[in-house]
Amino acid sequence: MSEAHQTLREVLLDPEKNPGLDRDLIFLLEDIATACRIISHLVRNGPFAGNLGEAGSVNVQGESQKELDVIANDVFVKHCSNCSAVAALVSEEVDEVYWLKDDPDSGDYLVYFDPLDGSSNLELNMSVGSIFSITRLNGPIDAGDDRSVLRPGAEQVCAGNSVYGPSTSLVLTAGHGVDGFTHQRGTGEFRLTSPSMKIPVETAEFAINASRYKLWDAPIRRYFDECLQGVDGPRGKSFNTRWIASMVAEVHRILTRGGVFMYPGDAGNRADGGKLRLMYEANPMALVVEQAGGRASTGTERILEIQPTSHHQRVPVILGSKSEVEILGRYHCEAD
Ligand code: AHM
Ligand code: MG
Repeated sequence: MSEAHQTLREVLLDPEKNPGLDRDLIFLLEDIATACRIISHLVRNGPFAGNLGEAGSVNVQGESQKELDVIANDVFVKHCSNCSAVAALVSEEVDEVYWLKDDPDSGDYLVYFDPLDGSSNLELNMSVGSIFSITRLNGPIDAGDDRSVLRPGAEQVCAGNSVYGPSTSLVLTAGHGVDGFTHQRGTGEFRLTSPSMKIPVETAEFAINASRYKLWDAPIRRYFDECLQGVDGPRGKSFNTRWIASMVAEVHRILTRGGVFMYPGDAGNRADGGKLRLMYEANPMALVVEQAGGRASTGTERILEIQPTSHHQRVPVILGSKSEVEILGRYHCEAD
């Protein structure tokens, strides 16, 4: 097997690729990969189990839950709980912080996850995925004090996501670049298929839900309008658009061929802070994108530097190719 097809474990144990990963973190990442394998199987067999539909419940954010949202959450909780060094879990689908340890130690981990991102796509047989983020405790904390999990994204020691598409992929960063793995049918292993992923700096593709045009602020309208003017407009080139309504799939496309993804703050979501959640959607995707050479911003600040004030906090998200995110930042400055 060539180096390009190393197993996930071989890559995690490779001190050149991933220096300083302790055994607990490697076990935790392998448990997360197992959770993703199981969820992939559940998604693919959803039509037989009849569990692609609504669960009849709403999560803490007031969004209706799919049966698979709830099941995927249980799978993540079960597998993250295997690791004795995990102090607490924060899930999109659960209101409270889930404390696993009564007496967390320095060096223990906090895991944040969206067990099934893009789940509105489930009945459509379109790509969905799981997102995860891990921080490490640097000193003693009180178990049960939910403020302890409010850590800026810059403190993440690891982040990544899976995509359940035509194949099941896993993208991972431990702060030394981004590696992409594919679940190999037959062996059941995640194997390295996209080492050291790099987002092209220049791009001519962007993704935004344009049905919200009337709600956008001036800088986003300006960017959108200028891109649509193509070669005759100020950008001087034609742009392509995409909107999958599944951030994991959009980020995977951006990691592969560049582009920019936007779910900005707008008149419809500003009261909530935005649409996407900071700690288990924006932060992990921002770390992956930055580690692949891209940028991630709210339009006015770097996502990884935001100090969270609540564990289900939402933020505006603009991420992807460096050049486009910087242009959008400039448009926000100029509008100020
Ligand atoms: P979810 O975690 O409940 O699936 O919500 C997040 C998803 C993102 O994956 C996607 O970018 C966005 O919601 C789509 O929103 P919209 O339906 O407003 O276009
Ligand atoms: Mg999500």
